[in-house]
Amino acid sequence: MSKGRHSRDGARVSSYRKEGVEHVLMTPSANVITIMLIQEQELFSSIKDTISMEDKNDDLAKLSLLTEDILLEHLKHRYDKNLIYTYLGDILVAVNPFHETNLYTTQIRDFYRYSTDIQKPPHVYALVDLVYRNVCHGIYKQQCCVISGESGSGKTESTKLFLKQLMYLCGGSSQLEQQILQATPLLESFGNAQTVMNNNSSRFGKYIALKFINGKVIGAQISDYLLEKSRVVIQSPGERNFHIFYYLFDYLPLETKQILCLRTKHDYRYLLTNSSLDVQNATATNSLDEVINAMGLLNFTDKVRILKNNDLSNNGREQHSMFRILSGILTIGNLEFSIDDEGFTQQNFDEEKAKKNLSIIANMFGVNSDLIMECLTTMTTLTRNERVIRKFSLQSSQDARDALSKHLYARLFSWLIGKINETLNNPYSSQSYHHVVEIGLLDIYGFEHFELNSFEQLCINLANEQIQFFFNQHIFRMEMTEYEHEGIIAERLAFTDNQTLLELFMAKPLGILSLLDDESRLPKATDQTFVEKLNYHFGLNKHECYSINRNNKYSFTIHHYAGKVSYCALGFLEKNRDTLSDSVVDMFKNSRDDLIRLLFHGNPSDESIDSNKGLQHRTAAEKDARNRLTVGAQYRNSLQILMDRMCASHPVFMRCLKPNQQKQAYLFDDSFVRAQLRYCGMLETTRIRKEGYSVRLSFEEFIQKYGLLSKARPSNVPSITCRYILEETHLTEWQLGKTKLFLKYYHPEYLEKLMNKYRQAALLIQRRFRGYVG
Ligand code: AD9
Ligand code: MG
Repeated sequence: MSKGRHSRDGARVSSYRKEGVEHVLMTPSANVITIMLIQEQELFSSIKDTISMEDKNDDLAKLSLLTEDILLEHLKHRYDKNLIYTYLGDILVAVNPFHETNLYTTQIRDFYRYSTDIQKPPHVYALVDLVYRNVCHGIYKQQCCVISGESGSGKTESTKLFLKQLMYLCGGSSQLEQQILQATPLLESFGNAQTVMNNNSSRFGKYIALKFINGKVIGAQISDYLLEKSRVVIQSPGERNFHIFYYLFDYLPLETKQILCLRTKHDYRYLLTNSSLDVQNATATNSLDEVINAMGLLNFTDKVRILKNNDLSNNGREQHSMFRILSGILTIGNLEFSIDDEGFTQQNFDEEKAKKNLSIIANMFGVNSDLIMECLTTMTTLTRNERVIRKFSLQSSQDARDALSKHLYARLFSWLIGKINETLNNPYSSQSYHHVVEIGLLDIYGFEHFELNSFEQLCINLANEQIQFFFNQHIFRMEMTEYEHEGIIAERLAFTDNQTLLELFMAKPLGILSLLDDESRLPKATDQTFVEKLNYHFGLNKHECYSINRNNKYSFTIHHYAGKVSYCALGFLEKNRDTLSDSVVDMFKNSRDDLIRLLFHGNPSDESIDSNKGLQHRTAAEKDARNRLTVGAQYRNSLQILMDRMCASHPVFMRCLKPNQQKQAYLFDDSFVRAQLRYCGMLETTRIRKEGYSVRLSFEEFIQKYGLLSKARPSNVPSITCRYILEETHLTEWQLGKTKLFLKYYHPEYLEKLMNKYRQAALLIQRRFRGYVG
């Protein structure tokens, strides 16, 4: 039953129950709509030159003639006029401008705030408005915005714009809204880095789930996906370590640097690999001040900046501990080992420099310096009645050192996310769960293809394949299946399906990830035997998406939807096993530092896999089972959880395109963009948006929403009532299925226009009745 009341601004607020869920509807009153329209007209005249209403081709699905050339021509033409957004039916396409634009001013934000009957030009804010309206009207319980595109195409920037506008629509001033926004600079400083493809490249994937009640945000939860932790210890030519390391040197006051025993950035090996310091940092998007402010706002205890005394007992002082860990990681990277006569790493350091480094590390990590050396140079195994100590080779010691750094950083990152989630989830009370609606925002690392591609690229590209599959599934497959079920007549469209490629990765037992797991378990296996296995199972045309590289025994090629990528398997087994010796774990478990002890207490990386569940819900047995999982297996699970979540949501899609490889403004490289159009199936998508029926409503829903538009008496048969209504609107091209009505993507907007006219007419009659108008 529907219950009604009015809000202060005259909007009619009503609620109804559907499937046991309370939905709240905010329908602006006729007065409010008139005011909104006037405001909108005023705003519109002030910004119309910026967003150009003149370009009639802002929706590619409306073009009468469709070819790849025509699509490209239109996008280029618009890009040259600074019109970076274009619709493709209900999918938003954005071409990265690579320069500051005036597209995000307050006026433009306000213009996209209410959607009434002006057809608004494409913009990321229009997408936000749509999604937010769905929230307010309780139309979907769960929505997700899927932003895809290759590395550097603008996914993260779009996510930030989306989030900021969404918070603006909610009110924009509450503490929680600010906290949600502040999580971004913090995460970027620890999780982004400069790569060849993007100066601010996300090195982790994230899904932000925002929860709403009655149009107000009441909580948020961030899930993260596989941080590229190898970057902590080594970077490819022309690339840099995570931003946060450079912020330490660029922004910390001298005395804090002294407390943290930091020298200059040129003194650290982890920052010098492949002369990454010479790479100009073109995007210092955030400063350390911002990061520290964000930490304060997000309830990280203690501020680094105010530390003036030499008190290094930092228990309970999270921010300080974090910076000490970063300093410790940088310093441990400088540890060099020498070998004894038999070729084993030597324990005893006589060099002054090494001793000094060791004492800094011990101090920063709150552990004993002899113990660090023991962990990095020997391995102790306990048999039933004796302790066996095995000495490391030089290589093993270096590997142990780097593994320690990578694990520590990754655990710090996971803890950071957990801590943010604790704050953002705090106000969210489980008692009112059934009222809650959710918007999810997906921002992963884009497709990557470097000269040298490793395990990390394999994982990143696999995630992109999954997203592409989800897109295809939604746009093509499900669409076709439903037409068949409902008896709708539609042309069958061919599209590039990537299911076989996904199977190549995911199949059990004969898929790349499973084979990698098998090899990782065998003591004698090597990266080379892994490639041999792949070649044996998939080479010689046994799998259409795989080819052998004859001139390199560590290399194999995968034919991704976005192009062929050759991977170098060196280090695959170790990266997949991702082991950290028990002695290092024990050492950290006994650290004097609260935070380090916490990082090694459980297994924080588990939390990141599905932080939604919360650790408390997991049994010890479950945890043990997870602890044994390889990186590949964990990643596969986390992608599956992500897919399940997205499949349960109503998706909106945004496709980001990169105009050129040089990250340059005003440069539209035809062939580079054409390749992207081709691999993401833009032409087929445009066709299906043009010819298909992307909007479906049950007969009942349609009658409830638009029944007012019909003068005829409703029939007892809902489908006939729908037909009456539709015939009166003079719309064409809709189809009636067996249980649903199928509409073109532009129909709802037209129907809303008619509804607004109806409401305005009602207002006029009301006023006439009161004697205000003649
Ligand atoms: V990756 O897969 O994480 O490596 P993204 O996230 O797709 O990649 P990102 O959003 O980081 O790319 O954009 C790359 C750069 O393009 C940004 O640092 C900006 O300098 C630039 N960019 C992207 N979108 C916009 C925009 N709407 N306006 C101005 C933009 N500049
Ligand atoms: Mg990004």
